Amino acid sequence: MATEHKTTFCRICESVCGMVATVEDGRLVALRPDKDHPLSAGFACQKGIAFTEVVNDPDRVTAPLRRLPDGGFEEVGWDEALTDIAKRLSDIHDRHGAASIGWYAGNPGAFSYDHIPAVALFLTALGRRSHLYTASSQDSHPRLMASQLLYGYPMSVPFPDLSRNDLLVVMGANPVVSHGSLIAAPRMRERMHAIVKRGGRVVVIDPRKTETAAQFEWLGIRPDSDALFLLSLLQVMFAENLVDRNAVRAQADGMEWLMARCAPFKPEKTEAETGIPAHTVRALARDLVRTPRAAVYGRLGTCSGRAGTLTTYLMDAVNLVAGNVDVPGGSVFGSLGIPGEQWVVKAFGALLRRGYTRNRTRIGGFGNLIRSEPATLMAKEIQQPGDGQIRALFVSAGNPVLSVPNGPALGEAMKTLELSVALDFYRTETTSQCDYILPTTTMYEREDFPLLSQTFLIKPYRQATGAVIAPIGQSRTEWDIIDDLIQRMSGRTRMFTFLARLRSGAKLAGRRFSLRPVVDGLIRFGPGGDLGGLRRGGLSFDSLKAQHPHGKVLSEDIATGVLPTVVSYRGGRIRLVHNEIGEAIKELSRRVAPPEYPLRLIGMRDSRSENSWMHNSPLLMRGERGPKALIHIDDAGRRGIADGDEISVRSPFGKIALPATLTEDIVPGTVAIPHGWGHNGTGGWQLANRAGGANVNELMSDDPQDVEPLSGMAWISGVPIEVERT
Ligand SMILES: Nc1nc2c(c(=O)[nH]1)N[C@H]1C(S)=C(S)[C@@H](COP(=O)(O)OP(=O)(O)OC[C@H]3O[C@@H](n4cnc5c(=O)[nH]c(N)nc54)[C@H](O)[C@@H]3O)O[C@H]1N2
Ligand SMILES: Nc1nc2c(c(=O)[nH]1)N[C@H]1C(S)=C(S)[C@@H](COP(=O)(O)OP(=O)(O)OC[C@H]3O[C@@H](n4cnc5c(=O)[nH]c(N)nc54)[C@H](O)[C@@H]3O)O[C@H]1N2
Ligand code: SF4
Ligand SMILES: [Mo]
Repeated sequence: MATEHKTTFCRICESVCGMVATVEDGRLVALRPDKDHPLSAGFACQKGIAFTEVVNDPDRVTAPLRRLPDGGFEEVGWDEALTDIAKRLSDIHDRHGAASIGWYAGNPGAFSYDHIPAVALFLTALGRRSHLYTASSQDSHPRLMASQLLYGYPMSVPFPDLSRNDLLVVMGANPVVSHGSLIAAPRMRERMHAIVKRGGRVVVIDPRKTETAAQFEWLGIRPDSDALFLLSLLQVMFAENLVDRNAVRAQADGMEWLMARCAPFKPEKTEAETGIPAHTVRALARDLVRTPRAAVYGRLGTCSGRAGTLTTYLMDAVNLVAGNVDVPGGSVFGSLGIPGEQWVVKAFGALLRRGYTRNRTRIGGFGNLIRSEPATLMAKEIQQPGDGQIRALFVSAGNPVLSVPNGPALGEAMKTLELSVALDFYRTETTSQCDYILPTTTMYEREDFPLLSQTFLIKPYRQATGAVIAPIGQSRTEWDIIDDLIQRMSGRTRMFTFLARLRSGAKLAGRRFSLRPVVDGLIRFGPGGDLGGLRRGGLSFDSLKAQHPHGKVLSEDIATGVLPTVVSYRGGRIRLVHNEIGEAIKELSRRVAPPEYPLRLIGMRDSRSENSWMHNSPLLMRGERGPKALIHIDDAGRRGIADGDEISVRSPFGKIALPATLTEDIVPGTVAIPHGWGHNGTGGWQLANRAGGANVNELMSDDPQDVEPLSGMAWISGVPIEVERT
C-alpha cells in the first residue's frame, strides 16, 4: 500500500488552516493539522478534520445527474448533459437575451481562485444584463458598501491588527466559533487571549454572551441598535474634545459633517434603545482614543440588521476619529502586494462605483454592488413577468433555498424555470430542484491558492497547494465545467468568440486556457516573487508548492501608512460626506416596532456546522443535533415555556416550530436561532435529512422594502418575533 502525507490547507472557512492529508493508494484517509504552518501552527477545528468524510461521503454526487419528471434523478454523460444545457441556454438567450439568465454562486465559491472569475467571464460573455448573485448579499454586502462609500473601493476592507492590538472591540462577531471572517487569523481565540496577556482588553458587544464574549468582557446590546451606540461613541469623542482633529483632517474629508450628524446622539439619549449605559459608552470612547493600539471590528452581526451599511460606516468612522486607522495595532488594510496595485484600486474602484450607480435591479431598483444583485429577490426575479425575467438559473456552491430569506419561495420559483443547473457535489434542498446537477470536485481535488484571503491575512504569507487526490468519480472543477460550456457557446457573442480564440491560442502554445498564469504572475511579481524567473529562489506558484509547502511568510506585520494606496478616490483621502448616510441616520428615528412581535430574532453559528452543508458528516453529527431557539429565562417564564419545550416562532413573514433552550446569557427580549437547517428530505444527504430541523429563514422577509437599501443585504438580524409554547 502506498501511503503519502501531503501538505495542503483547509478552505472551509477564512482561516485557511494548514493541513496534512494522508493519502493511501490515491484515497484521502485522514486530515490532521499542519504543525509547521506559519499561522495555524498545528491547529485545525473539528470541521477541518471531518472533511475526510465529505470527500468520501457515499451520498456525494460524483456523476452528472438529470432530473426526471417524477423528481428523481438519472445519471447522464458529461457530453450529453453539457450539449443539452448549451442548446437550451442558447435558445433562451436567443429568445429573451442575457437578462433572462442568472447565476447564484454560494459561499464556498470564494475559496477557489478560479470559480468566481469563471462565473464572471461566463456572465459577461452572455451579456451585461445577465444576473449575478452571491452569498455576499446575506453576508458582507454592507461591509463592502461602506468601503465603497468611504474609500471608493468595496474591496478595501479594514481589519484589526491583532498581533499588535491592545484594545479590541468585537461587535457582532463570534470568532471563537466562526474562526474569523474578513480577517484571516487562525487561532483567533488565542490571539485575543494574547491581547489580554500583554495587558490589553477585548470587549465583545453582542446581544448574546457568546462563546467569545464569555471569555472576555461582554457588553450586551439590543439587536440592531449598533448604529445608535456608534453614533454615541462619536458624539462623546467630539463633545469631550478627545479628537486630534488635524490628524483626522489629514486622512479624511468631511469631519465637520460627521460631527454635526452625531451631535444629537448623546449616550444618555441612546442608552434606553441600546441597553448599554451612558457611562459605559463614555468610558469606552475615551479608551478607544487614549489606547494607542485600539480597533473596533465587526462582522455578520453589524451587517445583518436594517442599517448594515450605516453601522459599518460608523464603525470605520469611530476607528478614524479615534486615530486608529492605518496605524500599527489599529484598524489596518492588507494588500495583494503586486506592483501598481494602487492603480488597479483606482481603476476598478471607479468602474465598480459606476456599475453601482448605473445598473439597477429590475425589482427594487438596487445598485449592483460588486456587480451582484440581492439574492433575497431571486424568487421574485424568476416569477415576475416582463423584460429581465429570469428563465435560466445556475447555482454553484450555494444552497439558497436554505440560506436566503423565504427560501422555500425560491424552491417553488425554481420549478417554473425553463432551465436550472447546479454545480455541486451534494443533492441539496436547492440542487434537487435543478434540471441538472453537475458534480464538482471538493477542495482537496483541485490545486489552489487562497486568492481572496490575501488582503485579509494578519501576517502576510503565500501558500499554494496541488490537488491532494484525483477528482473522485466523474467530478470536475468549476473552471473546467464553465470553460467547456463557454466553448459550446462559441460564436454566440463577441466575447464568447474572443474567449474561444484565447482558448485555441493557449492550446497552440501547448497550454490549457486557465487563470493560473494570472495567479502565478501575482505571486512572481509580488513580494519575494521570482520576477518571472529573473530572481533565483524567488516565489512562483510552482516553487511555493515544491519548496514552501507549509507557506512562506512575506513579512512579520502588515504594512501601515498605506491609506493613499487603498483609497480609490483621487487624492487618496477618505470621504465621510454621503447623503445616503445622512438619510440612513434619519431613518433610525423613523423605525416603528410592531407591538404584536415584542421579541427580536438573531442568528448563531455552532462549531460543528458550516452554514447548511456539513450536516452529513457522522463525526460532526454525533449526539443530538439540530437547531434550538435560545431564549432568556424571563421571556420564557412569562410565556410558560420550560427548557426543552417545543415552541412556535412567528414573525410578520412566517412561522416555524423548534425546541427551546433557556438561558441567562442573552439580552432579555432576544431569541437566537441558527441557520442552515431545514433539511426537508428533498436532498440526498441522508444524515442531514434525519436531523431535519427548522429553516430560520422562513421567518425572514423577501419584500424589497425590507432589503437594506444601500447594499441589498438581506435583513436577517433583529427581526421582530413572538414565541409561544405548542
Ligand atoms: N463553525 C462555523 N464557522 C463559520 C461558519 C459556520 O456556519 N460555522 N460560517 C462562516 C461564514 S459563512 C461566516 S460569514 C462567518 C461569520 O463570522 P462571525 O460574524 O464571526 O460569526 P457569527 O456567529 O455569525 O457572529 C455574528 C454575531 O453577531 C451577533 N449579533 C446578531 N445581531 C447583532 C446585533 O444587532 N448587534 C451586535 N453587536 N451583534 C449582533 C450574534 O449574536 C453573533 O454572535 O463564519 C464562518 N465560520
Ligand atoms: N438566517 C441566516 N441566514 C444566513 C446566515 C445567517 O447567519 N443567518 N448566514 C449567511 C451567510 S454568512 C452565508 S455565507 C450564506 C451561505 O449560503 P450559501 O452559500 O447559499 O449556502 P451554503 O450552506 O454555504 O452551501 C454551500 C453549498 O456549496 C457546496 N460546496 C461546498 N464546497 C464546494 C465546492 O468546492 N464547489 C462547489 N461547486 N460546491 C461546493 C455544498 O455542498 C453546499 O451545497 O448563508 C447566509 N444565510
Ligand atoms: S478553522 Fe476553518 S480553515 Fe481552520 S480547520 Fe476549521 S474549518 Fe478549516
Ligand atoms: Mo458567510
